[in-house]
Amino acid sequence: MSATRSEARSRELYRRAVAVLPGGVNSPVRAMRAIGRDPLFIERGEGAELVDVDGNRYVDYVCSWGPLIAGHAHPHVVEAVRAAAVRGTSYGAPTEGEVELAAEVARRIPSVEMVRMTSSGTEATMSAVRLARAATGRDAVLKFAGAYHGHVDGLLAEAGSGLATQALPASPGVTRAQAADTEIVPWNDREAVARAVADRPPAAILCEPYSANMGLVPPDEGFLSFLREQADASGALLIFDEVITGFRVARGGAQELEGVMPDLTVLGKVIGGGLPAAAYAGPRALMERIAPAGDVYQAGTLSGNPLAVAAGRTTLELLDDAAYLRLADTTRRLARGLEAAAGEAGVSVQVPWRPGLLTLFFSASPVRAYDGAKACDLDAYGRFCRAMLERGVYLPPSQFEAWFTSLAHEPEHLDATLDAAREALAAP
Ligand code: HOZ
Repeated sequence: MSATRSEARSRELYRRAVAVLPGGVNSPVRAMRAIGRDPLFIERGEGAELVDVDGNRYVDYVCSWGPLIAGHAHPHVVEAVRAAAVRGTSYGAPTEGEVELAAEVARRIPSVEMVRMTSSGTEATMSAVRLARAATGRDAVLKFAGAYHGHVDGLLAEAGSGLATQALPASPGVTRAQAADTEIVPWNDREAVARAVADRPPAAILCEPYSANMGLVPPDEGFLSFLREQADASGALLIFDEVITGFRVARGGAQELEGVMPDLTVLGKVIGGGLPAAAYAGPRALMERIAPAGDVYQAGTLSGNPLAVAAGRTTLELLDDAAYLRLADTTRRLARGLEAAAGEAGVSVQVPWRPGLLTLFFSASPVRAYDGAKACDLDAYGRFCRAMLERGVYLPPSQFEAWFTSLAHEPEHLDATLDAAREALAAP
């Protein structure tokens, strides 16, 4: 910890921010309230590191909440965006890059033949649900407590991410009708799923295949296959929200690792390489229901934006088999190191991980669902996060978010992180 560390400029910017931005931020978890402090304002990112406006440097495990799998300002991505920008930032007309990106997505993701791009994961999930309702003629959507699928009205109940952080069971402003079409069951609970599906056959069973917005809570063995069976037996579609896991845990996302194919896949984050882009995707027969090929309407002025497409395509080019091995190795080393550090300090933790993401739960027992995540020692996580910031490590400022590793994280970053973690865990 540097004796000269100052946060004066961040504090001053925050003072100005709260006057013009609700809560001083443009997305709630950034405010750092859940860890009991004010946000840091960022000046730049370099590889695996962030530099704040006071010149403090951090090893970054937020990585813009997932898109930056290649690290900050990767030279290839920067050059691709620059080259695209000088040709024009948006046309509202089709481009070659969109065709190439869609073809690459279809090559990588086993269940995908066609892709429709949007600007955010929220839009993509909302549109996938609309398509599922059109395809099945049903209204209900089955989702899991603690899962987060963007801020789609009907999907905000018992959602993870920022809602969990603020302990909001639901958001005012969502109509009763919208909420009534959402059925919520606990993650990893087969009986609850079977009961809900039988009581009211849904248009879709919607899940994050690796639930990562209540912290990372992987599915129990066979749970995703069970969801596939339930969807097939009831005539529902299975939608995988792979906004976080897509292109991160493997070339073809969690569906490739788990060998379970959804009907529709929602993508975001990595597909835009750090610029705003997302997509929903699936087999031709379903996707051709979307206008103008079909009758299900959905549109967007900046959908398929050429800068985002350039960043996304270039990021995918960096993601070969060796990259995924490296990412898995980095994440495994970090997870094991955190377990060991906690063990030395006599602190009970759980560290579930998958390639490219992990969570450090302050819990004596494994976390299998939202109740378990909420029962973690949230104060201990807050103290730990604050202590890590003081030691130059920038973590997601909430127990209910995943940490992200990138190809830019070098062994020295991990060593510095684990040194800091040993101190932070041992601190009173
Ligand atoms: N919804 C994101 C976390 N799961 C947060 C996005 C942000 O604040 O940038």
